[in-house]
Amino acid sequence: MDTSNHTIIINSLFQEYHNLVKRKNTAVPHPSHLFTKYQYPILTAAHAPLHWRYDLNPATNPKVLERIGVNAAFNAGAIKWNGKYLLAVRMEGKDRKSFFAFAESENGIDNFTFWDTPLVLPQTEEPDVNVYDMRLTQHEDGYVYGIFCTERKDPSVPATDTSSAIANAGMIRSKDMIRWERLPDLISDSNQQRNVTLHQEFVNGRYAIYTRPQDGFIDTGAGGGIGLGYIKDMQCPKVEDEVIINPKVYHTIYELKNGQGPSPIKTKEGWLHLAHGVRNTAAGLRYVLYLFMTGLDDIEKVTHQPGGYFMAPDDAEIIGDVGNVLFCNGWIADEDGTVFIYYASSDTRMHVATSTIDTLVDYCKNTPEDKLTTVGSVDTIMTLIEKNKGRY
Ligand code: M1P
Repeated sequence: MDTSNHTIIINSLFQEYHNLVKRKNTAVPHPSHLFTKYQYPILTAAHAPLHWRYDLNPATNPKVLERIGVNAAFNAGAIKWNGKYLLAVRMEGKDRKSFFAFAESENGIDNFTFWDTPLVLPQTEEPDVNVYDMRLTQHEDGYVYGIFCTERKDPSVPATDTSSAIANAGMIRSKDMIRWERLPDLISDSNQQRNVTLHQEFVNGRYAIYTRPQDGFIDTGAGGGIGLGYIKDMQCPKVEDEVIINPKVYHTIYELKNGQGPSPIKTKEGWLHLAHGVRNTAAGLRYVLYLFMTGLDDIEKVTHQPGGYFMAPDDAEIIGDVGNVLFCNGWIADEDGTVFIYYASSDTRMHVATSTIDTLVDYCKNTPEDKLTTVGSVDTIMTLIEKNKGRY
């Protein structure tokens, strides 16, 4: 290929990429009035910068072949940083390894642009094999913490089992989002931990941390549920006094397992939590998002928990590498009360939905609880019908 042809192909590649990244997003109000979704995903594999994927030198890549493939961009942590909406995105390469990359936007709903390089994650003495799902938390100690899942192969399983891993929480912290200090991995009584994130405030002088203890790599077993424990010193992050504050429950949307999403948002009426709930179906696991609130004076106490899910995969969101999954580990509450919910669909792409603190608190306080039986559900509907008499 001559150099001018190479230049034409490269230019068109960059033009297409520019069009994708600069595409405007359009609000799609949801009939529930609980949130607004948006027409386009905010990040996909195709948003990965071209210089991460193509060797741009005509001498070494005359055919402009993609050298390094990216498979997905999903499950992002989120924080407002220097006035911008900043996501720590889980990028998954075609080699199946996930890594983290920061992408920022001025308005939180479109034009997300990746920083020049992915995050080079500092390692502990035992290197991570795979990492994913970072939660970003601005703690009152002055650090931003990035807590993520780190996986290494389980050494205790037979050689024929090439899949089982030990999952734990890895932790980094920074004051500038550029220089990151790796802390020791979480020390807890559980074999496995996933979906771990820090509470923003100290509780009686200790760090408080949301956990998801589980017996096995996939199955939560006798464990599971959203836990809360306490850590005295992040240089030796041993979880003490861990309790389950939000258990999995038979015949609910979190029957099989659940997990805390991002760190909760503080409101005047309590801490607002976003979590995912999982149930099994003939077509495989179904992941939906739900909300609950805990007390300002007692963060172990769930004060409000609407029945059912808050958000589920719609239409194209149902399809992807791992179908029928909504997952959220990042949200941002602006000072004006707008909440940006950064959720991923089917382990493939990132979306945003917007709502407000007032709406979410109203939803938590006034949506009927799950009465756990069909008769209970019908009773809840009958109560509303009675209340609406004369109005329809
Ligand atoms: O594939 C769905 C999700 O599965 C896991 O979540 P959980 O531990 O709650 O089952 C995680 O691997 C998550 O990344 C993934 O989106």
